[in-house]
Amino acid sequence: MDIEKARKLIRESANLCVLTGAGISAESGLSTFRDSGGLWNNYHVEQVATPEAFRKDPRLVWRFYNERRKNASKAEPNPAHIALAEIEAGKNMVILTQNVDGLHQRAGSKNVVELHGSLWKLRCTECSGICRDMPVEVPILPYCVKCKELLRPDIVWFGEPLQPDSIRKAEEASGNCDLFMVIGTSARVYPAAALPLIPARRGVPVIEINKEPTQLSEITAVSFIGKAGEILPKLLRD
Ligand code: BV8
Ligand code: ZN
Repeated sequence: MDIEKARKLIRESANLCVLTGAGISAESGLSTFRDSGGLWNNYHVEQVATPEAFRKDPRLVWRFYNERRKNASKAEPNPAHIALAEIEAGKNMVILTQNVDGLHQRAGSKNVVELHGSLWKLRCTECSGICRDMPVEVPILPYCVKCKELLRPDIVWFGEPLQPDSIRKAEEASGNCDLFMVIGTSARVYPAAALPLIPARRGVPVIEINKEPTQLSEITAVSFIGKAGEILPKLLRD
């Protein structure tokens, strides 16, 4: 039985690595990217999540991110985030998240790598100063207090490289873990989508929880089709 097999793998794991995507925050009321009604349905990604888009129309991009900040500020961690925070106690565990909403940290997870940045950080386009204490809806347009240049969301856009430190931590965790879980991601965005292949190539089991099968499903030891907020807590019960 898959639940028993997954429970045993999680119980016996000492070094757990978890990759999460927008699907784990769906039950907190936050839109995913590619489900119907998802974020990209209302915007063309080229319009809002690329450096060219920001150069062309920073006001449009800031309106998009203000909407995301407003929604995320009203969201609460759901049972999936909380279950992961509970597993962390007593294990060497790292969460590699593609999400920018900060819900893993608010659920109590300590070791979180934000592969694609954070809604809650702004970065100066010139002096790279980081600003965290802005109102939920950033006044448009925001400028750096130090050098007066434009502030941007501290988010990795399409066509931009991930932070070297994030990639190093992600590859290290994927290379050292004895169990890998991938939760709530369509596994279409790289380089994040390639991370589960690292443990799989080492013969380390990969557990997937997703509402639909993905291109990763065939490399998994167990693949659960369903809602993360319902499945994850069941995997923790002995
Ligand atoms: C880069 C920030 C290079 C924006 C995001 C190969 C190698 C490297 C790069 C590429 C490559 N091929 C193509 C590329 C380019 C590109 C890419 O991957 N494109 C894709 C579309 C093909 N990658 C990049 O541009 C990356 N940069 O590689 O730079 C470089 C190097 C040097 C110098 C210059 C450049 C940067 C990628 C990061 C882009 N930024 N986010 C923002 O968030 O505002 S990506 C964006 O997609 C989000 O971060 C999101 O998290 C991510 C992935 O989407 P998912 O999280 O998976 O969400 P999605 O909606 O797709 O799926 C949700 C899933 O959950 C669904 O399957 C659904 O069924 C499921 N679900 C729903 N509800 C539930 C559920 N599951 C469980 N329970 C539920 N309740
Ligand atoms: Zn500055």
